Amino acid sequence: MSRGQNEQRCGRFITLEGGEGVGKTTNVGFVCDWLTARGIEVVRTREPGGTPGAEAIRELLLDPEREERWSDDAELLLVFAARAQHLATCIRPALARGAWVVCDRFTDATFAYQGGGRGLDPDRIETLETLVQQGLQPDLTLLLDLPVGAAAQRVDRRGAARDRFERERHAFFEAVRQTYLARADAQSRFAVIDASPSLEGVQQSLSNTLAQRVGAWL
Ligand code: Z5A
Repeated sequence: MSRGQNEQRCGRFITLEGGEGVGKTTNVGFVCDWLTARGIEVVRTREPGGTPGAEAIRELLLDPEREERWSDDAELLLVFAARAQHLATCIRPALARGAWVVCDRFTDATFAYQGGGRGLDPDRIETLETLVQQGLQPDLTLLLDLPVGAAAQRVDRRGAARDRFERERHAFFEAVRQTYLARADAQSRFAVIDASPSLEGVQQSLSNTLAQRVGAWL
């Protein structure tokens, strides 16, 4: 049961996760279109961000030119400050009116990046998760999985400037990937999608997974 205590909602909450360059941004629109084609009202959003205030925090977090490096604790608190705002003004209202929310990253990214990547104690992340989410969890998490080297090649080919996280080293992203895979292994809300085939192949897998998981809710 992924609904929070005393939670009043009838929409569903779907998240896309994975390391950098695995194709989340490319595929979040595909997932939204799949749901919309079945008559579902969809709210597409992302983390960090999704509201003007949370997007301002995103800028603070990702700016590669920032001179003062955030301490690991400050980074963790900024991520959850953005999430608290996002939940209060976007996600919870949408779910309460019956819309489905499709979010590019959520708290699994915090366990993967701040926990796996930075090495913060997962118990501390869980404490903030409980405080901010009050039991709310995604109904379905689509984890796009790709070896770190292949993902880095895609990011290089894309050619855009690298943000502060994208400048981290291979070992950081390997820890991120392994943390995601361990969480997926432990929790049934995850579906792991092999992100290494062509885009058409990945979207065929997504479509099959959505038909199986979401089809059961319609
Ligand atoms: N972060 C955090 O630390 N803690 C948190 O709690 C949260 C986030 C929520 C920003 O996230 C950063 O915030 C993130 C973690 C941190 N940093 N990192 N790294 P973001 O989601 O905005 O950043 P991102 O993961 O770096 O996004 P991205 O680089 O845009 O990756 P993507 O969305 O997964 O990939 P993409 O842009 O869709 O695809 C990459 C390229 O590959 C692109 O040119 C595509 O056309 C191409 N592509 C996509 N699929 C394929 C296939 N199947 N074949 C070939 N080429 C493909």
